[in-house]
Amino acid sequence: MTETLEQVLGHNKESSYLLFRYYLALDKPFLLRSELWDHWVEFCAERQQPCDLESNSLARLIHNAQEAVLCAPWLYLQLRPFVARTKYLRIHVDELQVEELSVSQYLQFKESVAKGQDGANQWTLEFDIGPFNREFPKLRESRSIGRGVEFLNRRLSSQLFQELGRGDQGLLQFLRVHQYEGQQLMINNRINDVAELRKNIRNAEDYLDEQPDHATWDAIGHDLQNMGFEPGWGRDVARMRETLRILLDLLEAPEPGTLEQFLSRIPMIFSIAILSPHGYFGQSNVLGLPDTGGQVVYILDQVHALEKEMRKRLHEQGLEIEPQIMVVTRLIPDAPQGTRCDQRLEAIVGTKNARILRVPFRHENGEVVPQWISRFELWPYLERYSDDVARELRAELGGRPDLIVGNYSDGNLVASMLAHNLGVTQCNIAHALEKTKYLYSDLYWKENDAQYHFSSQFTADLIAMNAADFIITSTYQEIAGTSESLGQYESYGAFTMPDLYRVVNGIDIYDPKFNIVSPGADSEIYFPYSDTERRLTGLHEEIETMIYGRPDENSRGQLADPDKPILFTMARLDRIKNITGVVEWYGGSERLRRAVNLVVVAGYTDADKSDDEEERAQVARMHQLFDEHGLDGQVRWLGVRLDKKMSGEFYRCVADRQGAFVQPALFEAFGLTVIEAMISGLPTFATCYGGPLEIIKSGISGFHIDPNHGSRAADIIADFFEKCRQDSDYWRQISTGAVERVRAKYTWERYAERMMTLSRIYGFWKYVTNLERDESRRYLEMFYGLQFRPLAQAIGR
Ligand code: UDP
Ligand code: LCN
Repeated sequence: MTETLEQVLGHNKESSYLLFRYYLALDKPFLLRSELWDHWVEFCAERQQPCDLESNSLARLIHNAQEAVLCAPWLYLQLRPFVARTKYLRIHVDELQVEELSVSQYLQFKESVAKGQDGANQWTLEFDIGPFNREFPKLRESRSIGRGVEFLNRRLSSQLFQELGRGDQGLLQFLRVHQYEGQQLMINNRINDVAELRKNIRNAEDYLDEQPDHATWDAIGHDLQNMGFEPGWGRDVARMRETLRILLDLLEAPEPGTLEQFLSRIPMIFSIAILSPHGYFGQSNVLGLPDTGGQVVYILDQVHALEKEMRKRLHEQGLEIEPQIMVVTRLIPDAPQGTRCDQRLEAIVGTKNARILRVPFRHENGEVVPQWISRFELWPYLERYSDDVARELRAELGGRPDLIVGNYSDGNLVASMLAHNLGVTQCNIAHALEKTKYLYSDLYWKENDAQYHFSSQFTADLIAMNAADFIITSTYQEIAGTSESLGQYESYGAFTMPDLYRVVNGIDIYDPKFNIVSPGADSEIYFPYSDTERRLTGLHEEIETMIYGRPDENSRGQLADPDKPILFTMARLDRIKNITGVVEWYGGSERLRRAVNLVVVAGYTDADKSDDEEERAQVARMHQLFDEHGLDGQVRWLGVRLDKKMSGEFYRCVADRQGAFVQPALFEAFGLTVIEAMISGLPTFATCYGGPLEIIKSGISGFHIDPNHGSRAADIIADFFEKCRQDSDYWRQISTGAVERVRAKYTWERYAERMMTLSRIYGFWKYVTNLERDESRRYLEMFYGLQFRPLAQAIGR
């Protein structure tokens, strides 16, 4: 049986007292999980007592603490004994008395300590979405988090069961709302109630039994229309029969699998708007530019996969309708040449009917903003932008879209405004929530606001995540974290920005709106090095020059020993990506320098070419590291951007030389380069903070490294290469593990299938619960008007 906290302290009176005093004596107001543990280990070492979890219940208590706030004689603790379960308490250190606290009390104390004064203002605005969602069903088990749709299916089918028994009309009305350009779909007004629906399905089945399997709507539609049916049931008689049978089964005994199957067949999604305002959104020459990376790759791949899936589904239901997808981004008149970011409309290559629509940001006086604006500074423009987008979208699509997908904080906020105005289902994709990337970004928001404007961003996040009908995440840990770390969404559950507002219930990660749908890597571009027939051999000479060439205006370093394998890394040159970190580890590790050459594709070698403050600082740091460690003969730094085809072949060329890929980020939300490198067959070393922790099975399909322990990371990589020298099969073993892992878990086909099913189920859910959402919608509107708008308007003033 697990001990209560009182029992733990009771059994360890002396140690507890001394430990807590030890913590207080550090004279730090806050201790993070790792700090609490490291100081515990230190404390035990000094006292020569064991510190392990097995033999010591105090150790287990410390291990479960996510954070401590200290101010003698108090120690406030946020305990997270299990994934996604948190409680708050305080301990009077002298008395060893424990008291459980509300989240609000805990945050108030935290504020007062952060501000260095007694007593926080108890009248600070508290954001609490909880009461508005009280009636909505919630998951109970943390392992179910991210599988919202399964839960919702069960819930919806049992609700349907009860309501159909009472002659409910909900399903019937839902079937009746589907139309395409004035053409009624599914059923018409000859069917008036559920009993009639049942009867007419039976009649239709009898009728279809007499028809040849391959007959289409053109031949038999007229008769079906007389029975109350309209197009949308199937491309031929066999499929129509099947769809009718599924509906009849559903009416007989609603069951989750049948409900999902039926809803997945309803023709509901003909056009999609995908919002991605920031960065340079384009199809060429943009990747690697500031704020321009994985999100662009993700969306373009997503568009290809979704268009294929939408077309397939419409065709199967007998509708020869060409689906439309519009990626809406920002038009930047001053964009670099060759990016096309200054053009209003652009067809997406490889699709039939998907386009990029670029709408400019405007100043209050209506003037177009010509220059690129960092993702941290675009908040004042979004309200006007969303009105402009609504107008232009309607004009381009000939009506409203059937689904709106937001991307990142800015896109999600615009999506929530659009979805609200147009009455459309909203899906959010965060890609990366900044809050967990920057330590104390909430608590010390004032210190960072001039540079990052997190107050606006976190406010926008709260609004958009609560407004969304469903949220797609790439991994489980993005929602609920791991046993050691908070999830990105979980971190929005409770936090405080002193003197602004306090969040006591920001988002509930047990809400069934969360679904894990992981992206893939474009299989046309990223495939194993061993797939020799598909290799782009025409690029090999260029790649050879890139790797082994001499330094020039876009590169630094020349590899003196070309026979060594290559350790490759590629990313935007952001601080968080920690590319300078890996160069520093390499510089400091004799073993690694002996074993491999390092090839870096990132940023510019000339800082003057960049408009981005952070990037310029990283460029300077890289040069400094080259000089300090004398790296010019062992590291090749390419300050270029590889286009997709080139990057695919580049990974494979590194694999040809039995090299590896390293992704050293301080935090990586997902990490597309990780799956790209893996599917190319590269053993990959990736950060243990964020998505890669879930993507890679360490020791089987790659390795985790801790970016905060650089020399340990360098040793892990050096160990691998040394082992490969002793065991010629080892490299191939990890390489095969990497390829298999990506094939099994990360594909766009599965993504598109899931996404299309989810949009139907959540569309249905929105339809049946529409009225119940008004309260939260109103609350969010008020929060937008009273908090977000003034914060955003103050930027740049
Ligand atoms: N990328 C590229 N060429 C470059 C730099 C990056 O093609 O010069 C691509 C890379 O292949 C990957 C994406 O940009 O598809 C980066 O995505 P990731 O998720 O790794 O990181 P993000 O930039 O989104 O944080
Ligand atoms: C943004 C990030 O930071 C990456 O970790 C993701 O892989 C990318 O978006 C795509 O979702």
